[in-house]
Amino acid sequence: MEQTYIMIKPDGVQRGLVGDIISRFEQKGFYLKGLKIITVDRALAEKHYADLSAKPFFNGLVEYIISGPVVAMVWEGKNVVVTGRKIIGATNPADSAPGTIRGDFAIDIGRNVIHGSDSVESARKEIALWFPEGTVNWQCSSHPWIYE
Ligand code: DGT
Repeated sequence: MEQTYIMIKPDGVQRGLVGDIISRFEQKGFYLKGLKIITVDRALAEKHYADLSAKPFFNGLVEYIISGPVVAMVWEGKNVVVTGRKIIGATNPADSAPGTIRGDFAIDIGRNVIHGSDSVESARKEIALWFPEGTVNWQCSSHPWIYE
């Protein structure tokens, strides 16, 4: 089944939003297959955001991601990449709908609380980057109550 990489950024951890964010994915019916809290070194942050290295906000973005621990997660489920992005909301919290994570918890684009992979291919690369040790393969006993 499809997987995505979700990361609660340092502001989300500092503000005590970890439990709420995990609950939203869990209650939707997605399965948690990887979870860890880590401090991120500069090289990993720069690799994760390599596509944005030419942007004027790149250095600030890297400083933000390494400014405190992040919670790195792998979530699994049908269409979890696209649906995960819907749960997260638009990149700029000014445009994020109420009811989304960024819509409910964030104001500035540079403090937007959470990251979610933007495609299945990005998810595959990001999971390999953030979970080189692999993830946990378990089956949820509620599966037939979530999927027809
Ligand atoms: P994500 O999930 O954090 O990768 O964010 P996306 O995929 O919604 O947006 P993306 O990949 O274009 O940008 C990655 C992060 O870079 C975004 O979460 C916040 C930051 N960022 C993007 N555009 C701007 C900007 O115009 N100004 C500032 N300060 N930060 C930006």
